[in-house]
Amino acid sequence: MNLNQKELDVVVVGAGFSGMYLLHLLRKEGYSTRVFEKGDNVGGTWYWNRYPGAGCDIETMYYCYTFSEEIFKEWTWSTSFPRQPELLKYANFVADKLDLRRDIQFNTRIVSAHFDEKINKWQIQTDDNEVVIAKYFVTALGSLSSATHMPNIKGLKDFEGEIYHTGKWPHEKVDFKGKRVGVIGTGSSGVQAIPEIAKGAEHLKVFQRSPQWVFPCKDEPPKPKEVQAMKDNFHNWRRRMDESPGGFLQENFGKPYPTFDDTREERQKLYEKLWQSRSATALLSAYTDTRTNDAANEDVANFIRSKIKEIVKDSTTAEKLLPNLLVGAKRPIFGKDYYETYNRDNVSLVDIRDTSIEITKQGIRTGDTEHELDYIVFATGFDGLTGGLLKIDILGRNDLTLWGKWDGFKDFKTNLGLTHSGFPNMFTIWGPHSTAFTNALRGLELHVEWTFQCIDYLQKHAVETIEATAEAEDEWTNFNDAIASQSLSNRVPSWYHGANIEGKPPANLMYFGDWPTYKAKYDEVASKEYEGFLMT
Ligand code: N01
Repeated sequence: MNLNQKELDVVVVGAGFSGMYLLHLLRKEGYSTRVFEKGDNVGGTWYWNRYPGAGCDIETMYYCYTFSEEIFKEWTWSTSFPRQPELLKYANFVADKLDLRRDIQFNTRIVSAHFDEKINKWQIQTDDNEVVIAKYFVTALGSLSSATHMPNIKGLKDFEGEIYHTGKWPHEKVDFKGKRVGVIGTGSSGVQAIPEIAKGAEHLKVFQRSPQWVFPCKDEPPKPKEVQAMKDNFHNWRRRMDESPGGFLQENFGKPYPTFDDTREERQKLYEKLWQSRSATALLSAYTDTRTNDAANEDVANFIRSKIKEIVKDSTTAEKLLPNLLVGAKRPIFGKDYYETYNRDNVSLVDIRDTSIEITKQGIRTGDTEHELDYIVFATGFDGLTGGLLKIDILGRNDLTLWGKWDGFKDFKTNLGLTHSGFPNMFTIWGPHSTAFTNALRGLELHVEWTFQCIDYLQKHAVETIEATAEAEDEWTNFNDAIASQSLSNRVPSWYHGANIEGKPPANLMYFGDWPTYKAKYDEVASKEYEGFLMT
């Protein structure tokens, strides 16, 4: 493929794990494809999220490509929860191995994609005003990193120090030495960054609006025997992953019966063991009813609260850190020395739950208190799932926009989380309705493989356009909404519903069921020759 070619079979936006794999599949089959990437290298999420402490919270034995036995066998992770530099190195290793870069146009943002009904093709424009025509338009933006969320806090423009966002971290090292730093946000990104920033800063103030449950996880080098066994039994191991509820294997240390069948002492003993395990998220499955019975959930909650009070020496700070949420309703946050960090002399916690917050020239004002700062780090998350898509001017049939189609989120729907009626030959990989509780790497492999097979089918059957029917979209969305209504996650609004973005109307933006059901749905639609789609 040559990068000057103006007419292509497929345009892909994004050179993260999804875009890289799709490029590999399409190119192998001879389809002319170009990936456009706004950054200057591959890696997507792990290219942008390079803040101190950034790392993976899924064990990397599972957070890696599984489509190639060769790649799987060649790569060995150094630790169970690797940090961003190693994850980025992995993305580069795969890009080199598959020689992907020659078909990726870096430093290029796609600004618009318009479906031209006269030729049944997409006209795609870059920020350099280059226009490319393609039969298929595929977004591979990831679910989060393409749209960082900067809250609209009064005075933001006045600050005379430096401002950073965890999701758009500079490539150069940020030196915190001798600096007074404020971090706003205590979700997954903040919890990973805070202990690392604290090690370098003169003083760190954490501005916390909502305390959340943080589960300790331990970095351990993978046991060579276990790694070898996985490599030797690759196919069997991949099959077992697909049979598991989250697309990765988890040893279940919990009890196969409800919480209150055990005495208080027995429960405490089990909770303690799970807290000390490699990942304390094991507590979420301590008993069969931990996530379904409120009293059982509160029992685990009380245990974690007692651990926070035990770890954090200053009782006022400990009190501020105690969450009052259902355990497991929001995406679990993994921490390394998070609570311990509040025992450092150079760290303090500012509770902003009930206080006004304003940015000033010198720092942050909360109520009547002025906090002087040199740097402010926003760990305030992302406009997830739809934010990146809506930043591109996408027009389907009759100049339909996604925003218009979704009636400003009042009528949010997709078909399979991958296709959209009114938008022929367009696929949105790992975007809206991707799965909330699944190992993302395995999940996006499914989206990529399904998209590739669909394109290949259309090409081999001389189909000009494919488009989801409105009925199929309703059916899929109702199916997901019904699952969501039973989910613990629906009881606590989060980015899963767009609740973290001021003014974004709530919708079930993710798929809330288990992985085998999700995968079975995709397989079923493909096996029925794309039931629920119109083809011309
Ligand atoms: O973002 P978040 P994140 N004033 O939205 C606070 C993935 N991830 O980047 O809870 C003050 O969870 C907000 O407060 P509150 C993972 O899927 C994965 O941390 O809304 N505070 C919250 O504390 C994760 O779920 C890894 O009250 C404000 C924080 O900012 C997802 O990314 C690592 C505010 C935002 O938390 C998002 O995590 C990191 C305001 N105006 C992230 N606005 C892995 O390890 C927001 N906040 C793979």
